[in-house]
Amino acid sequence: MKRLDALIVGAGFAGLRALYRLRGMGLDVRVIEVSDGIGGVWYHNGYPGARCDVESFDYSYSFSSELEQEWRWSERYATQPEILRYINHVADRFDLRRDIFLNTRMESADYDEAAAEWEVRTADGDVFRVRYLLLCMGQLSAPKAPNFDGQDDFEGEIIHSAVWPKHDVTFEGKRVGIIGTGSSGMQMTPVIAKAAKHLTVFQRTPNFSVPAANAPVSDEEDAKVKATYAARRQQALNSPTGLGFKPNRQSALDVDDAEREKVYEAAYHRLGFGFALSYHDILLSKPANDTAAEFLRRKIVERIEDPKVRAKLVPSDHAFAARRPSVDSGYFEAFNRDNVTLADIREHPIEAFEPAGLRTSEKLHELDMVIFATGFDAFTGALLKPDIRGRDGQLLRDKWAAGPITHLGVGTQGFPNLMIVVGPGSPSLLSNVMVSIEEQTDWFADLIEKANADGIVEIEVDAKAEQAWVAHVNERAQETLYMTAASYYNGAEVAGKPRVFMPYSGGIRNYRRILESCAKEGYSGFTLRRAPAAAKDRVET
Ligand code: NA7
Repeated sequence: MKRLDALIVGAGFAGLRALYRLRGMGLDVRVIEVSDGIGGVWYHNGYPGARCDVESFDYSYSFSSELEQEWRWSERYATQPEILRYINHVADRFDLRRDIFLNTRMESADYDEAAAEWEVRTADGDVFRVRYLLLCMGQLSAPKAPNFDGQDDFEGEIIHSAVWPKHDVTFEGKRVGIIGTGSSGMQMTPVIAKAAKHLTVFQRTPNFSVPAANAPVSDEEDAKVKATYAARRQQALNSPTGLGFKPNRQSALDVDDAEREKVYEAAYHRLGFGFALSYHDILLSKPANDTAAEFLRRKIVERIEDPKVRAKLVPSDHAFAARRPSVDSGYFEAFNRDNVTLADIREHPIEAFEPAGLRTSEKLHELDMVIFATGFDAFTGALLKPDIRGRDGQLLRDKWAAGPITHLGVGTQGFPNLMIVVGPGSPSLLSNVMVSIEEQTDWFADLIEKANADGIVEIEVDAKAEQAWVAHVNERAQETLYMTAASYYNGAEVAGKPRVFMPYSGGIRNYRRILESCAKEGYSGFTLRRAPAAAKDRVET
């Protein structure tokens, strides 16, 4: 049994940042990580073409200006290998590895009410007893794979985009199928199309996408960003989504067509994901959204030669950005190649695997390899896998059976001293997640510092506070168009998952202010105890 001040679960961007900060406070802290390498989703999503669709200058740590100055991003949107190199560099640069246990799966965590401690058991039977348990397990880290009839009989290879093999995967001479057209499917399509003998993309829902406008980072641009990095970070902190540029505060409906077209055209060629911020009400008003959606549909049409294929690829069933749009590098153009076919599985659903390939209601697609780019059980998938038991042995899984309940996205009543980083109820996937990670890990660190200074041993969310926060998260979502589409934002990605809106849509700036005032008010919505509630009860009776 190992006794620690804090245990962090997950060695991705969040876990490393939490380790850096908590260790810096002199706490005895370790990270456990189920994989055999650090990096979280960036360790596993090694499919061809995998990139971040937030610019590297923003999708990076801000806690060390030395790190900011010395790291040189090669492209505006970094590839997965480059991001993984960055994470490994950070781990070495700040000597983090010595406190990370790899190949270590948290199987259960039980709250000991009398001691105000968590007892964490790993799959190998190791036990940790800790005051604070920080869950840094990722929001898109529990891959979701379909289970078609006959799957085991398929004679080719099946690979999931989010569990990409560490060995070289070759496509030369192969007939490859990709199921799924979210960001993963859209990113890998043009790359695999160039290498494979034939590529069939199985599409269920056509998705909006904006070209990445990716480019190498020139020495001039690198120098310019580094000279003004602090201002860029400040901008991100004060923006709705944590991106380092000023969003337009105008309404899309307050300008004439020519002006709007000019703004969209400029954003389309430069901003990638930030296109959604061209006007402030794109996600608030359907008529405003229609102007952006119409513009993008026109652009998509221009990119596809065959009118029949075009008709299938242009999204029409949801508002722009109500589902996560993609940022692509040649996705739609890939369908202009002779060796790429689009299979519309809304029209002709997949029926089963056969030894030679995938049968849809139309025909057998003969394939040597099928890639599932079918996404994740988002937000709660990873958090609810282990048995996490709070007061009275209640399982987190049971408490959240009708949807996650948190105060500020950081904790939940009945599970004291449990800290969730970038969890449901926080801006999470609606933000540049790096900004959210840094904001929350620092907030937790300050809370622990205060607790240690004041002799606090138990920190617990109040039931009323979490009910109010869940209601607030819902109210904010109702102001937007997010609930008008089925998406992983609202649990529609997994059959039977509660249909509730999970991230906080009020923006990074508002969320930061809420966290700050919570702390200033002595952590309103939380009870901070100098003795465990259970122990006090025992004394009193
Ligand atoms: P996404 O965005 O969740 O996309 C998953 C895709 O897979 C989507 O097109 C789904 O269609 C499709 N899908 C899922 N299950 C099936 C089955 N059973 N049959 C056919 N098609 C299916 O995941 P990604 O990995 O692409 O991207 C995740 C995030 O990573 C992304 O948003 C960025 O934040 C980075 P559907 O739309 O459900 O009809």
